[in-house]
Amino acid sequence: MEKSIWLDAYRTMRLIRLIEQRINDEYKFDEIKTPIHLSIGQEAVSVGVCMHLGKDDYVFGTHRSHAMYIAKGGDIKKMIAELYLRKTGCARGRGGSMHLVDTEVGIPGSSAIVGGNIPLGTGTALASKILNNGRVTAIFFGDGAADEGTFHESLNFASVKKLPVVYVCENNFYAINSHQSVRQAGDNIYKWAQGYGMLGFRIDGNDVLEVSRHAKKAIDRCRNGEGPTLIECLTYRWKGHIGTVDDVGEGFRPKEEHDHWVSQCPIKRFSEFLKGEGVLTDELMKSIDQEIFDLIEDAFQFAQNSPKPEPDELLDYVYAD
Ligand SMILES: Cc1ncc(C[n+]2csc(CCOP(=O)(O)OP(=O)(O)O)c2C)c(N)n1
Ligand SMILES: [Mg+2]
Repeated sequence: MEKSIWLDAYRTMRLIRLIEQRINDEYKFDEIKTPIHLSIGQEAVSVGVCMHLGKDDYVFGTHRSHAMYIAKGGDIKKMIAELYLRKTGCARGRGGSMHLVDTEVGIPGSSAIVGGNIPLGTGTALASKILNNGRVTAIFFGDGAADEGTFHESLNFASVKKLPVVYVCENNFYAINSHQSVRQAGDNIYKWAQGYGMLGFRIDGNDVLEVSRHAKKAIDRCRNGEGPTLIECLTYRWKGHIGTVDDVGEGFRPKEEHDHWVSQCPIKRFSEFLKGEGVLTDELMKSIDQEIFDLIEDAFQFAQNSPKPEPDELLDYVYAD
């Protein structure tokens, strides 16, 4: 990988982290009315995958999609405006944080229905195959979505049809407050791929280089007509499931587990690697952060100064009588 690509990946991970920290800080003012699900701690997965996708390739996300949207190049002004439910939002203020869309850069939408995005993305992959347009689809979903029938049906279908799709499971071990071990009989999400005649990997999702290597392999396979791949990325969310709460020490998650994963911060690990390679310095890190703070400030200003939808516009974009 070239050094400029590494730096871009670092910058994007940092943008995701800092924008989510700002969302976290602004949330207490109660102007952001939409429910939010933060990905702080999970940034390497989206970035490692999306860095190998072009503008025309598709991504599908979940209720926790800020990272994916930013990594795929979604417009951050429109994303923040969507959180404030403004007319200028990426879903025109109708969707909120869980329904991010930017069709200019291959984001047809994210879905709050757990497992709902998996057949949708399998559908764009089927369309790409029929149209022979070379577009790859990457679908991001959690370990909780792997409990759903849609996951299994989609994997089987994609494998039979050799569709150009990468299934990216962000296994953060929890669906709300239920640990994987009380929901799944085995500790084996990636092994399900084998049952469907598909290639499957389990990797360290906090190592952006490892994510990138496996994503590239999977995306190349799609482009060569070799069919789908499942990548299970082990990672961890630092915040509670929803909003800005911390759920550590309340009997939901062991503090030692949380602290271990915080010590495995994907951004810290990557910046240490880049410093060792001579690509990053403390000075450069500071100037990258300053550049990002300015972008974030612009996005929040844009959102807060944007108009709200009017009551008489309520039925706009509703297509059924
Ligand atoms: C079909 C469906 N069932 C239940 C819910 C409620 N729900 C929202 S998020 C969530 C947990 C999802 O966990 P996971 O897929 O692991 O994603 P994570 O939140 O960990 O990123 C649940 C059960 C839902 N939105 N949709
Ligand atoms: Mg989860």
